[in-house]
Amino acid sequence: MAIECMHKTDHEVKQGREPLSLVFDSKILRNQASIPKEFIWPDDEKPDHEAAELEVPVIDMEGFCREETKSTNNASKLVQEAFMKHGFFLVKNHGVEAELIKHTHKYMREFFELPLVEKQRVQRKLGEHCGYASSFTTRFSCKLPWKETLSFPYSPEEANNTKVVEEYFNSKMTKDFAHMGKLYQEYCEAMNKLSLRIMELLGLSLGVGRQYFRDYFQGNDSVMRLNYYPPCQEPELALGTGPHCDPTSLTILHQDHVNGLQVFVDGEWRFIYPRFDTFVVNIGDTFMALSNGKYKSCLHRAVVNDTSPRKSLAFFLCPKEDLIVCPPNELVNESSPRVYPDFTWPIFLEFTQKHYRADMNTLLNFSRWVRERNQVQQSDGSSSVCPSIHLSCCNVQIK
Ligand SMILES: O=C(O)CCC(=O)C(=O)O
Repeated sequence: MAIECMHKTDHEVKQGREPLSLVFDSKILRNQASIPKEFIWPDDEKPDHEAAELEVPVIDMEGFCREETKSTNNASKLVQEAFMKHGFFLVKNHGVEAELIKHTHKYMREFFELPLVEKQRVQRKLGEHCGYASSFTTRFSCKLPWKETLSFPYSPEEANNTKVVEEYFNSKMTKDFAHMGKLYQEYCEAMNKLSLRIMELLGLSLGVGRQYFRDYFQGNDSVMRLNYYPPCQEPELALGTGPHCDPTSLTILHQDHVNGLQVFVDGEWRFIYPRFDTFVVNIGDTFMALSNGKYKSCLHRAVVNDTSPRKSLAFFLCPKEDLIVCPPNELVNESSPRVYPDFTWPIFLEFTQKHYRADMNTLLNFSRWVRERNQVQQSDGSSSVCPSIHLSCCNVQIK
């Protein structure tokens, strides 16, 4: 490891203590010839920069939103096909203003180009899912992602007119960031609208009708994440985001002009190239459970490069905290019995933040954990148990 990459915080220096973990300061790291060993991925997971492009269907949302029969049938067919193969599709004519998207990227660059200490004012704490995180250095000890993120909560406005995103920025940051709060509030509202439309499409394609999933997600406790991947001197050794399936329900991703997103299909990694006029859509584990396993969440990752920073905007639609994640009756029958136990989104989120590092088996291991937990609770009447599960070294959280 390049020892220069390890900075002591002021507090640690005063205390004369070694820092608990490596600090990811991209401004310093980008000038170093070799990357710290914590960022080097094992050979079998190293990135393939020559990967071919994946052909994904492009769904035109305009005709679908106008409820035109031909466009609707076509969109529903394309979605079904996508989920048979890999679970990713693009949407165009989605109704989100290009200017809004441009500003969202611009403000994001402004934030991530601030000095580390400024960004750390909204540092994400261990076990939490909102705030600024640089490379998750305080959480994991190996296979670290080469990226910085800023995540914040979003829920649609309710009767009391709460603007959750604006409030988050106003309460956590100085008033210099108020304009960002306003813009990201607007962006999240556009994402909420689009995701409910996509839920109509998923409902139709699964045979439960337009309204079912739209109604289910009408109120939602979602998350918006800004991903910033600084240039990396050894991009052939590192990954921007490691292979994982999203634990959330639906992801709507916008990539800037820099290539980086890869999806694992038929045993190989394939690129989804950026297209400014489209959003990349995929489902996550929670929707896989809602569809009773009919639609699969798919493994993906992001690679980095040594020249240009890369930015992506990820809106993660998640169920309202008190809703039970349970498939509709139409998707459960004798030949398709229930695959996953009932759960609520906050429990799944806690699992991924405190007990497990999201990967391709998150839902499977979570389901086991829930069933074990239910059994323990039933046998001793206790209410807060956390059964141990067997995890590999990198899945163990550093306390
Ligand atoms: O940046 C990307 O292209 C992928 C991001 C991603 O997978 C995530 O934020 O979960």
